[in-house]
Amino acid sequence: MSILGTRVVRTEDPRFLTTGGVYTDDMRLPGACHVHFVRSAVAHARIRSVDVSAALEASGVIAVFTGADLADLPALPPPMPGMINAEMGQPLLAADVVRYVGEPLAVVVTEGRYQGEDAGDLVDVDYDALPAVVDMAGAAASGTVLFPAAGSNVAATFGDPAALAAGLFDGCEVVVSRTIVNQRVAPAPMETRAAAAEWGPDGRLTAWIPNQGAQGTRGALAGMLGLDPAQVRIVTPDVGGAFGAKFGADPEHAVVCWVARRLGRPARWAETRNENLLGMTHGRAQRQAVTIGGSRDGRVAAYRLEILQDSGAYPKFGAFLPALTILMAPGPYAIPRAEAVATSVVTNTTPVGAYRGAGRPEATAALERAMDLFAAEIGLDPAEVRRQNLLPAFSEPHTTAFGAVYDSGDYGTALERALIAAGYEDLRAEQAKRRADGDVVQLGIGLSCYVEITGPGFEEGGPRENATVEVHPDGSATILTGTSPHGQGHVTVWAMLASEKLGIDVDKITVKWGDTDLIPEGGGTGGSRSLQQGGAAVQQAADELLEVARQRAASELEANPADLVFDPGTSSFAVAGDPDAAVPLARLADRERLLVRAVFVAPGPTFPFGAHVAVAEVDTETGQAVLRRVVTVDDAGTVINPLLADGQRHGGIAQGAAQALLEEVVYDGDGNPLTASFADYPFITATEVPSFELADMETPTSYNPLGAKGIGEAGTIGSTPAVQNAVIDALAHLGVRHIDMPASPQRIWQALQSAAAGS
Ligand code: MCN
Repeated sequence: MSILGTRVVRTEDPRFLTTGGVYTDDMRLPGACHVHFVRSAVAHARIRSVDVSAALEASGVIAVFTGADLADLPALPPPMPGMINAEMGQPLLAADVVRYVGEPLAVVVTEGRYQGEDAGDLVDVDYDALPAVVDMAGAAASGTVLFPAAGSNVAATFGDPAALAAGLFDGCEVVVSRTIVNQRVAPAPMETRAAAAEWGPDGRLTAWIPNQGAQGTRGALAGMLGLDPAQVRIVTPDVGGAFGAKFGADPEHAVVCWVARRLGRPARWAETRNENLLGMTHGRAQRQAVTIGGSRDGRVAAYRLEILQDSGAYPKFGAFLPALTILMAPGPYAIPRAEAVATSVVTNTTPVGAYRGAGRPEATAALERAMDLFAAEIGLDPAEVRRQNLLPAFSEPHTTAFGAVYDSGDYGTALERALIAAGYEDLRAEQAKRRADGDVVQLGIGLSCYVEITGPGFEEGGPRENATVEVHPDGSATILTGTSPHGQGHVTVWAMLASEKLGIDVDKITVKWGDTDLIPEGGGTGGSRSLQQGGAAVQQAADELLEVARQRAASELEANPADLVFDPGTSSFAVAGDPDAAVPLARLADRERLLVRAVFVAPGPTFPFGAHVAVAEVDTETGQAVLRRVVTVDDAGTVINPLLADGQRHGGIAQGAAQALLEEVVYDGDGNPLTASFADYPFITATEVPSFELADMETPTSYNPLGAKGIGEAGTIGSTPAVQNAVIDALAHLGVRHIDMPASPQRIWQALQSAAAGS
């Protein structure tokens, strides 16, 4: 029986549940000093002076460095050369100007960890305050320019707003417009950022950094330090969550390495939660103007999306997010005319980066809100409007007007399955009853249909990943992978894939990743790429290893290779019809290593899809919304381990619901962060979510032999608009058409007051 498609329990877990993980902060390098970052207390200012004399006198202080000391290291340029304004680079430590609260401007290096925090308070920074640009609206035209050399606060543009078609909505019976805020949120992984660095006598750097791909981290770090990547070894300890925000390396990581070199001793850093909420990139942060038009019978004829993206103070991947939002703008619908444009601006806030879904949740949120606004305007059931406009099922690639090539899809079936699983008609009947009875607590049903992109690769020739499989003489095996699991369960699934081919038990297979000396190439884990590319590479390597083994077995058995059959049950080759003439794989590894490295190249990214139904109860007197049910269909093609895929859906749905109901990074008008601790930043916990109801659907892709698409971000993409729509739907009969996220009691209550007042 095949092990693939079965619910194999994570082999990673016994260690995490007993001895515990080993994180970067556990790397007690002998003789290491501790690095503490002094961060800007103001959002925008010229630095007049930094007086470190008192700090230098403090207990345990070895050295204090400021931006001036790092003059030999150039500013970190924005990513995506040619796309993002190159004048908006980030100094590793701010020297002249600070541009957000939390920006590092000096380091205090101490013998003991907490001495740095005390001494850091003694660093006296004299600021010459500048006006702060906090709101992305108006940032482009603001008289305050963060980077004078850049000429304006525009970091990037996608499409030409001046070229938007004047007649896009001509002929539409109904046109609805709305501005929607896709608020800034914090990735908030359990493990905050950290680094440990040591230079060898050969001048080579070894750095332990929690990351999503050691090879990308090596490149980023080498770039910031002006080193050849060959001079850098990155080792990835256990990683306590990343959610897109631990790709590459941040200036702090480079500074820790620089300190270790300068002082000639190992250096360590682990940030506090407060620093993490200020310093780690945030996600989302878009303002979206949507316009949707069509006929009164429910056909959508035209859709326009205009995006304003807040990149924060230094443009990073966040400035590029709208490109992905635009790519996915028409989602799963057959909209005859659609347009999307975007502008990314800089503001005096924490830089914005990738966060679970990175650009795609924003596309789905805009479109699914627009669908509901349209349905409300024409008085049609939101499910019916979606049904009428979804693309028909297709198995040959479908190219959208925005150039996305959807590999395979059956969006209508996903919607129907979700509606059936939720008992949609019964829910509507219950809602009608509560409305008729005038209940204080009303019921809302929210829908969302989505299609997303996973495994987008920028490599020439197609997205790719490598894997090495080796069988050892004792019958065990080792896999080296270019992916970088941090909660996704690759150790279990990669072992399942090799076990299926080689007939070696899962618990005899070791999976290694995240050491650039051992695995010099790899794309890491993000964009839900790992199974479809990294897993496919494991399978390919195992297949190729069997061919090498077949040749060796043939000479061992003095038989024709074509006459040999492999029996996974005994993990051995035997001559067809003569089972006694057999040789196990393990023995074939005796004299010469039995090892194959394979590179799997995909023809392109894949496009998972699904439909979510959320049910919320909203108290019309207090404005409190409670999420009662979330029913989802998340079609990621063939599922290799349903237990892990479901776990990914659970986590994703919870994070998506969190954005709809709770989470928001807030700044005051001067750019002071108001959500810099978990007392103020209300990330979701188990008490706020119901048990999720997951329905199955598998539409395989032809883009890899596994038939698998990505599942890691699907939950986040589908659930946010479903939950938001549910809250608004509960109040639709009272005249409420829209409530921005997070749908806090205050916002809901205000929406009810405005609706009652007829505005
Ligand atoms: N899987 C499967 N069948 C499929 C698809 C996936 O069995 N058809 C399994 C895979 O084998 C893997 C898991 O599901 O064990 C997720 O696989 P995949 O969809 O390929 O996604 P990645 O492994 O590339 O994970 C990346 C994704 C992203 S982009 C974010 S952000 C995210 C997420 O994973 N961050 C996470 N899930 C997270 N989970 C945890 N615990 N922590 C994070 O930081």
